[in-house]
Formats: sequence, structure tokens, C-alpha cells
Amino acid sequence: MARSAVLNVMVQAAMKAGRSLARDFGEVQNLQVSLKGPGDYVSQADRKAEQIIFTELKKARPDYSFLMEESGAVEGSDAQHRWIIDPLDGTTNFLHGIPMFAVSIALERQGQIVAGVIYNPAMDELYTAERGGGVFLNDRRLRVAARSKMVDAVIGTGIPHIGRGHHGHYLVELRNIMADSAGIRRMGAAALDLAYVAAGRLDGFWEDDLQPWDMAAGILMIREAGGFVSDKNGGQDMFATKGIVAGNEAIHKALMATLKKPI
Ligand code: 2AM
Ligand code: CA
Ligand code: CA
Ligand code: CA
Repeated sequence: MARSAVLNVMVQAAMKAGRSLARDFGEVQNLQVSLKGPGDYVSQADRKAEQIIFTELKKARPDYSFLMEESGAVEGSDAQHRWIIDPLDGTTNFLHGIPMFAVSIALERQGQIVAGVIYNPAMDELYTAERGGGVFLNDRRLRVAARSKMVDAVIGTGIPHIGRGHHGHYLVELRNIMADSAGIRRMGAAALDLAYVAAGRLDGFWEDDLQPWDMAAGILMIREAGGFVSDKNGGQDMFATKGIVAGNEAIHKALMATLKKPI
């Protein structure tokens, strides 16, 4: 597995931020926490990790543009290249001492995602992907799961909470997937859920109301693992519509059909 120079830069940034998160996770009760909206927490750990990633990437590629969850968009002189960064995906888990959280970094070139890194420091799991070069968990190449029937499939999702809409329509979807699948998992970190689909741990995944930084790296990973990713309409406008459906070809198709069913 030969990593390109730019992927190495992303790995170094993600692991440095991950070490900072791991230290803060050890004394989570001492962190300053604030609310961005109902149920929407941010802590010093999120901000510190984002600053580390920003500094590392800026040093390596001074001209590139940025889209970050906590600091927003920062335009560089090179608008063709954009980093898309979630410094801590799974903040709620993190603040509750649940070790399901990750750093997510993607690189977009002319609107196309070309590289992605997702790192869970608590489990020391590093997912890396490059367009056309496959996806790896640490040093092992990944493929999506082979299971093709919903009766055998374990499906991940994100359940809306206070401050997030769509509750009524989500309950219909949840009920229909419950009825058709072997099980549903709600792990609480969307970027990791997508990495788990790439790794074949989850057979499929769907969620509404996600942001580009939740999805960008994971979308590339699922494609590079031979999987299918689309928005809820079957198109490729995940960033604009904020919805995502993923799995191998058969599970993606079955999920799309189940999600459209009436109650
Ligand atoms: P975060 O931890 O980076 O905020 C859980 O379903 C997923 O949803 C997590 O990846 C979480 O990312 C994200 N999330 C948390 N609050 C959200 C909100 N208010 N709207 C949309 N997504 C949110
Ligand atoms: Ca957040
Ligand atoms: Ca997130
Ligand atoms: Ca986050």
C-alpha cells in the first residue's frame, strides 16, 4: 500500500488531532462544553483538534481552501482544491465517554473527492482512501460486505434527536427497515458508520440531515470498497440534499426500495 504525498499529509494531521482527542477523552469531565443549538454540543476538544488539522494542512498546502465544521469556510488562492474537515465526529459519544468518535478529513479536487482519512483514536483504527487506489483499514484492503439480502443485513443509521427535524418521516423509514432487516445499529458517528460500510461491518447505512464534513471521506471509502452511495433520490447530490444511502449494489437497491415504502 503506497500512500501518495498528500494522503500522508492527511494521515499525519488526522493522527496528531486524534492524539489530542485521546488526551482530552481521558479527562472529559474537565472540558468546557457549549451548545450550538438543542442537542448540538461542541467542546474545547473539537476546536483544538480542528486547529491542529488546519495548521498541519495549511503548512503542507498553503493555497488550498477549507470547509470545517467549527470554523466554516476559509478560501485559499486555490479554489480547485478544498479540504473538508470534521475534527471530531461523534461529539455526543465523546462527551459521554463512549469511544465511538473519529477525525474525518477529505480532499476535493474540482468538486470530486479524491482522498479521505477517518481515524478513531480510541480504537487506533485508521481508514485511508484515494480515488482509484482502494481503501484500507490500517494496512488491510477493504471490500464492502457480500451479503445481498435485507434479511441478512445489519443496517446503520442516525436517529434524529432534539433540534433535528424529520422525526415523523424518519419513524416510517425506521419501522420499514426494522421489518425487513437482520438488525439496526445506531453508533452515533456518521463518518465512522460510512467507514464501517466500506469495511463490510455494516451492510448498509442511511441518514438524513448530514453535512459535507460528516460524509465526504466516507463516501470515497465506500466507492473504493466497491459499494454504492447515493442521495435519497438515487442521485449524487448528497451534499446539497444532506441525505445518504449506502451499501453494496444489492443492499443499496433494497434500502432505496424499503425507504420509499409507505408505513
Ligand atoms: P458531530 O458529532 O460531528 O456533530 C450522529 O447522528 C451524527 O450526526 C454525528 O456524526 C454528528 O456529528 C451528527 N450531528 C450532530 N448534531 C447534528 C445536528 N444538529 N444536525 C445534523 N447532524 C448532526
Ligand atoms: Ca458537531
Ligand atoms: Ca460530524
Ligand atoms: Ca464534529
